[in-house]
Amino acid sequence: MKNIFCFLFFFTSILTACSSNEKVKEDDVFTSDSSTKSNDLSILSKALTFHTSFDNGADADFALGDRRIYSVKTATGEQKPISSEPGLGNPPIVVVPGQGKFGAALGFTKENSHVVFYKAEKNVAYSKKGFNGSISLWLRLDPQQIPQTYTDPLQLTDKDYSNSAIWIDFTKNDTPSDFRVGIFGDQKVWDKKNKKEYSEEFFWRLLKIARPPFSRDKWTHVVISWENLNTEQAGRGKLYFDGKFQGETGGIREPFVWNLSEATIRLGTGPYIGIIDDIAIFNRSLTNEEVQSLYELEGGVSGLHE
Ligand SMILES: [Ca+2]
Repeated sequence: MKNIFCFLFFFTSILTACSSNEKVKEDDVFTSDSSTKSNDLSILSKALTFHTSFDNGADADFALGDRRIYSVKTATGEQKPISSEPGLGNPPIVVVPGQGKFGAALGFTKENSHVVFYKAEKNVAYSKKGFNGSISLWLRLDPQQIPQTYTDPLQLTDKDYSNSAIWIDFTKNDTPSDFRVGIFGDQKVWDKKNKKEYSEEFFWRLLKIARPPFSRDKWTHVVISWENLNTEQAGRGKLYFDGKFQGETGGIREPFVWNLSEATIRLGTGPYIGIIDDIAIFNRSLTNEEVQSLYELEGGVSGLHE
């Protein structure tokens, strides 16, 4: 009988120990998951160089460089600004309250669309020796509403779309429009015959997505990420929609050359018709997990710097 009690005591003790171990493990996993997530966001926040939410006007909420938005004048048919002034232009592009993915957003309409920009210096981590970065933004538009023209919601360059430039655009020759990522280094190096978009080499540097998921009724999260520009290796750009990897551009081996004081983060080249919200720029290429975390941020990128 004593042996039976001993056995029962021993068996119960093991069960209790096991169950308490399980509890410890669950606690460990829970703590570890949530602290890993907040640690990941803290690492991501250190890479942030620029953020504009449009919730407090159009000037940036967070910027390592100039926070102000500028409006430009360009010569007909040209993309390089010939003059600029702070503000949203005349008539001003409209910050629309309550219509953003989070709070307010910047709205370009058929009746009122022109190019506005932020200065790239310090807001984009350009380097002549290894240029890496990422841009995150939300777009809501019906590409069918864009007149028959190429339109770039966002363009990063000191010159134009084919010369040391990074951009996203909607095409004009496809119904519905395709979506493209373009990354081009120094044009005189990659385009010796000066044929721009009429050359094969132009298309080698693109990623093209047929039937992209954009709609007037829902927001789409877009991330482009680039790495190894201005290195011995081929630079490449990556694209994500709603946290999911879509593909990569061709390789870019030519140097990427900016006169940094003239480089801009341009919005609304085209014209663009649609709404843009929560633009953030980072100083390196992001991992797939980081892009997913950005997509899932409940209040947007403000959470990374407030
Ligand atoms: Ca917003």
